[in-house]
Amino acid sequence: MIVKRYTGRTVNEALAKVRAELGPQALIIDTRPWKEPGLISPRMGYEVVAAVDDAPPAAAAASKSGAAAAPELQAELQAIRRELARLASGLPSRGALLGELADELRASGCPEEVIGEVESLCVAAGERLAEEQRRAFVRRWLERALGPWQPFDWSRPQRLLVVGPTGVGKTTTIAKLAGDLVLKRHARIALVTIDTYRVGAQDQLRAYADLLDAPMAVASTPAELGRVLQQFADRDHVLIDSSGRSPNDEARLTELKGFCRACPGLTVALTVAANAGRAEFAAAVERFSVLPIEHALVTKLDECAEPGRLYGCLRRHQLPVRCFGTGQEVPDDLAPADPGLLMDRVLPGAPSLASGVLTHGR
Ligand SMILES: Nc1nc2c(ncn2[C@@H]2O[C@H](COP(=O)(O)OP(=O)(O)OP(=O)(O)O)[C@@H](O)[C@H]2O)c(=O)[nH]1
Ligand SMILES: [Mg+2]
Repeated sequence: MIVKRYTGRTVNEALAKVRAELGPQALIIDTRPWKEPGLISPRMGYEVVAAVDDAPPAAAAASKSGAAAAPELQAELQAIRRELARLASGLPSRGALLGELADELRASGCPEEVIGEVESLCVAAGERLAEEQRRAFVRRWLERALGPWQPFDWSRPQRLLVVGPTGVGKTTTIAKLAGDLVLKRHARIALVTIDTYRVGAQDQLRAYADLLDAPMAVASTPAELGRVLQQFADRDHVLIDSSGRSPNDEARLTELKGFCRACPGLTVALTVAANAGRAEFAAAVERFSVLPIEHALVTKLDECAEPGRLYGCLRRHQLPVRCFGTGQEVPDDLAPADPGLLMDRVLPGAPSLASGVLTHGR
């Protein structure tokens, strides 16, 4: 592995030199402010430390074919290569830089690429970041990288179709949203289900509609949904439940596309469970992305044992989270989307963005 340092007036200028000399495969292992030694007119800018494999072509080709490997494996490999390069360059190792903070992030399931990112940041901040401030700095940075997430805009009429894998909490979240709209916002709503597959699905939604004294209808085809929406045209909001099917169920996804096409006013909310595994989470996002997803509802935050893993999933897929389900209680266990709520679980005890403990430009 070849490790080299490049300087430029800006990070981009230094990166351009890296790419020109080492090529696009170069691995960036460090970025930090830089100042030429000496007092008289010192040149200032940024220093980038980059590394590239000096493996023979056959090995390089083999490592390229590794690009098709699972994303987790790729991330692990990147992290190992970055650490090796760091050792070769004489820079302090990740452990020395982040210490227990890295262990904590790793224990909460944070992917290696996020830990590597945080490490580079701490290196870039250098001595300006006192050790006792590191935790708050890291938390603030991770929190900012997640959002901002906007809450639902209930000031305009919503026709919201809720989709997602089976059992993630679609119907429960609809009931929570409906409760919030009726009891707190005094909105006039209607509930609809297009779930005609599962025994009891209609009864489950009807029970919630009855409790809230809201009308409820069943639509089994796109044309029927069009008619039902016309019937509920005077309602402020209409929340539409769908059946839980495996995201691999092509026929069901095609059917959902048909509903979206037939009812242009619909917006689609993807429901994902916070306790889903990384692969399961990615599969759901990928498969349901054939629909025009505008919102994400993240359920079961209370059951999420690895909040760092959830953090990684939300960062990777850039989901526009609107709210979190935080328990089974309807309607109380629903929280508006707030990156701080997740960060409280990833790095408990570190001050949030809102607390403003750190001053800018330190
Ligand atoms: N702990 C916890 N449980 C939840 C949450 N949201 C939903 N559940 C539970 O998850 C289970 C499934 O909820 P449903 O709302 O029926 O899920 P669904 O996605 O509509 O299920 P299908 O229609 O069968 O696909 C129920 O036991 C809910 O109480 C949450 O935020 N936290
Ligand atoms: Mg359901």
